[in-house]
Amino acid sequence: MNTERIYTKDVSKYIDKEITVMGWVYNIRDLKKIKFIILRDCTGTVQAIALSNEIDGQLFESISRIKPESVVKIKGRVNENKQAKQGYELVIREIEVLSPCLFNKLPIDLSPATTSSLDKRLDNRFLDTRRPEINAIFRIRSQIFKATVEYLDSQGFTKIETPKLTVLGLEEPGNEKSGADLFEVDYFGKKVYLAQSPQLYKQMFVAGGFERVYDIGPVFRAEESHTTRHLTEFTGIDLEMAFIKNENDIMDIVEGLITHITMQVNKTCDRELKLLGKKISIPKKIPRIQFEDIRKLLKDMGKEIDEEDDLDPEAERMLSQYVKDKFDEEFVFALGYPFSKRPFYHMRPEDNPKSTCSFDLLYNGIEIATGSQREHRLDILAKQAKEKGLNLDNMPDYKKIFESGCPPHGGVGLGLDRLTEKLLKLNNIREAVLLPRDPERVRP
Ligand code: AMO
Repeated sequence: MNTERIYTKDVSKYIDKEITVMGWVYNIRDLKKIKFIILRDCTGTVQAIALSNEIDGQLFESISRIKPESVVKIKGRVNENKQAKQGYELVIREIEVLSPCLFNKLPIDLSPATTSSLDKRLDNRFLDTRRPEINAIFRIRSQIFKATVEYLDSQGFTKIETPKLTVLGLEEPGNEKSGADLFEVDYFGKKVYLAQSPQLYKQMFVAGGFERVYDIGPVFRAEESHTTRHLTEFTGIDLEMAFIKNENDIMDIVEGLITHITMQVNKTCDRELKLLGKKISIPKKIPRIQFEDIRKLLKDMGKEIDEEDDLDPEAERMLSQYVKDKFDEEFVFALGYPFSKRPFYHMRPEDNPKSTCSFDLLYNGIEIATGSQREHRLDILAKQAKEKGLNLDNMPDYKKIFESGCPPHGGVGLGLDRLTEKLLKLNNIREAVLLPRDPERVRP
């Protein structure tokens, strides 16, 4: 008798042996002399059967009173059975309810084709994640995180933790591109803010001698967007690197990162991808297309983008479709956004002050990352701030970075939530976030 707990994924290795499994009762089918329990744990499911002639009568009857989603411990023998869906089943000898589920009807429908709305599911997210397909999304997300850390470590980046309580935001409030307005916090009677990006700090510690830094953490945006791509709290993968030649060096790192992530997810999440019925393609070479060329392309497709304008969601979708058709790629870098739509700290090309040394990474129709070379020359930076109606003197912590010897540098911010959403072709960012925060939702 094996007294250790066995995961359901390993049950088939114990044919003709006695084992113990633990998990949630997914459902019970109650026939007269035989009862079937589908037991689910974090690795899958197993069918357990109780036969009236093999166990104590009281125990047999008690099974009918167990409600779905109760947590149970089952001891039994693994039987080969060609008729069973998995080719084997667990014949129950003992069953113990470790924690009963008290609901007659669960708050949400946990079946694969759930009838519950996304809103209801999010209200009951920890029940929703018991569904193997939903659980799989977050296992994949966890692997994306792991692959990111692996890759950035391999490229000489140092992980830093940047504060989320701060007094300065560098993303322009009111700028329709960033929409990065600040949440105010009462800090012992002083006004402070939730960080709307780690921008100040990642630049600070590039200058702090690390040269290459990254942070992965919460980012807060007080924007009242009711879309499938915006949240008020999201997870940013933010990196910054020194002594770059130009923004192409950053795109090289982003491309390497995306390649590593897609490869690792394919390698480590086979079961989850099968469960979700998804395939993830690994980019061969991510096209890099200049803004002027994008404008021309879009014009040919019947969409006009003004010189000073950003790409709107429709333009992003059209560009992605073009790249998919022409290069069979799902990612594309759009290069050289207009200065009017970028924050003051983006460097501008010498010969084109209306543009910036910047890029966005689009993935299947939406922007998932924004990056640029930063302006590190104090006099030019001060001038650019002024053009945007800002004064560097009012940002002493930021200004000091450029007064103390700051190498040429650049970086990027990539949204983990949007990346997960698009990687798995989900249709709402909320599907890729355990407990999303938006203007209407701050619980559970
Ligand atoms: P930006 O504001 O473009 O750039 O943000 C970077 C990336 O973060 C994600 N993102 C969001 N995800 C969900 N909800 C939102 N409301 C939201 N806003 C942004 C997107 C986006 O591409 N400091 C710069 C980055 C840099 O230049 O290094 C910044 O914050 O995936």
